[in-house]
Amino acid sequence: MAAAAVLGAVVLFGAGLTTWMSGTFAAARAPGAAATPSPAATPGMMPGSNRMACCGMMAGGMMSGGMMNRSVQAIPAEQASALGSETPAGATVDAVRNELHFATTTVSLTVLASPDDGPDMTFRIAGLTNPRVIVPTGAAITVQLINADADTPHGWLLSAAQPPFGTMAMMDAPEAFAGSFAMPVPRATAAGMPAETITFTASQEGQFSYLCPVMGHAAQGMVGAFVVTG
Ligand SMILES: [Cu+2]
Repeated sequence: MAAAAVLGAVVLFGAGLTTWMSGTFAAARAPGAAATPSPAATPGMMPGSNRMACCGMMAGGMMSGGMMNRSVQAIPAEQASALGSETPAGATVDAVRNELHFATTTVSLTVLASPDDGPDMTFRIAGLTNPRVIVPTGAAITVQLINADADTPHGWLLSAAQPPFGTMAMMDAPEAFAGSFAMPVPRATAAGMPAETITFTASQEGQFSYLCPVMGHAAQGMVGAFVVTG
């Protein structure tokens, strides 16, 4: 009984990984390219070293980021749009400097990935595009990632790595704090915009980056600065 349960969990885990990777590689194809993945884009054809590094990192992310206990919700488009423009509690918006400054130790952010009415392949937070987010050290952070893009999955990752990021940004950008990684959520549909909420503590002062871990997306503009101040 126990063995069967474990086997079932492994199968489910494997299926989730395959689905995630398929989404990643499908999303990475060039605009206008055929929808059928090329043989080189299938996980099985990846060079061994990359494949190991890639999957090990993703498995780690799943464990701490919540693949095993994640709950993806669907947010109505209108509500998502309002959340993406709202100034979070305790925050000051500086549109000129494109900054969002928190003085509070509780920080709640809604992040819209690639909304239709904004620049493609960017994040919208508090009505700004890829703003610099500034929080105090020790802040308890909640990030609600909403995928407003009907074309491709998007995720959100906070890392100490700095831009520029290459195509495989996820390989060079480990999560900065335990839990500071939202696995890519599916594309938006008429049923709603998939959303996931993560929480972490900004326990260390420093300069960080938030980015989309899906292959090629950070390089295309899904990246911003995140500063934890003393
Ligand atoms: Cu993305």
